[in-house]
Amino acid sequence: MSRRAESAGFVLPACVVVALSALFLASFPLVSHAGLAGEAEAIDADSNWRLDGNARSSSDAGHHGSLGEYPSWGHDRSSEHNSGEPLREDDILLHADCTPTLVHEMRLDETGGTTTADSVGGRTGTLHNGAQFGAGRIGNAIHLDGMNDHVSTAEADLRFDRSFTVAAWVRINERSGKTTAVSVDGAHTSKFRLGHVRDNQNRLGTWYFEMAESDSESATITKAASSPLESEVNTWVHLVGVYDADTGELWLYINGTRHGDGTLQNAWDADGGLQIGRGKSEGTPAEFWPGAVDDVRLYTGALTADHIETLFRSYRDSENPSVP
Ligand SMILES: [Ca+2]
Ligand SMILES: [Ca+2]
Repeated sequence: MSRRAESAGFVLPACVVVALSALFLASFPLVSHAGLAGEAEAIDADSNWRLDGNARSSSDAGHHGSLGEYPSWGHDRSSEHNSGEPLREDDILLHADCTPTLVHEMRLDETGGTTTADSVGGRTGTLHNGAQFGAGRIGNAIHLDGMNDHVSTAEADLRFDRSFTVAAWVRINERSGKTTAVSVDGAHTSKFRLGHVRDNQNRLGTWYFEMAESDSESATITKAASSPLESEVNTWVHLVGVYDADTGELWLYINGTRHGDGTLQNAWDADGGLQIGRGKSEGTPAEFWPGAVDDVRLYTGALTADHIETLFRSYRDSENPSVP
């Protein structure tokens, strides 16, 4: 994703170009591409393009590449595209394959205090009830007592009725009942949960990624789950949950490998905050995580299997460089 186009003095990431072009072409319907229709929404008073993309924040909207891929957004005028011409259909199709956007990343590397930075977005996390920083998978992590400790943000800046991906390193110390490592609050129940459950049916416990069909205690839960190997208990495990809105499918990845899947029948958005170390049940925080959580990421879009394996392998293990 190195191609950029210059428009009105700004260098725009490729996916923005797609949407801008869709808007342009909507006015001049010489070329049409059904997959692009509807992406462009409006231009606000500050000339920021507000796109009907997945991200809520106007500053993030429509930017579907890794933020790190565009360090000079808005400054680099060396463009391969002439700003005087609209992109042609070939250009649009070339740019249409946009990678998902990392919207929030909680590295949890602080050494003390009661807040944690969002290294990508602007949502600072607040530590509650004794959650503490300690040794993590990369740098520090948040350590949670399984009783009431958790970390929360006020909101999460992406849509959960559209494709999204949640990723985290988790370590579980105990294995009883249902425990949630990462979730986002609805009003009554969690929008999604990434966690672990151990019950009579799953004696060794099961990693799961699940979504409720509606914001209701009685809602059907669609789950992508997989039983863990013994080696995955009391050690760091990389969990990724993917929701693909196009197909309704949920996927769970464990250490870079796709495992369970489920199909969601009803999509709904949630406007609560990101929760690390708990879920929500009957409108109340619940399912507290006994262990540690590190490097929590939320992306718009559904990361592919290749993306997730690459992400997993990108974490160096200082104690054992050959793993992963
Ligand atoms: Ca506590
Ligand atoms: Ca960390």
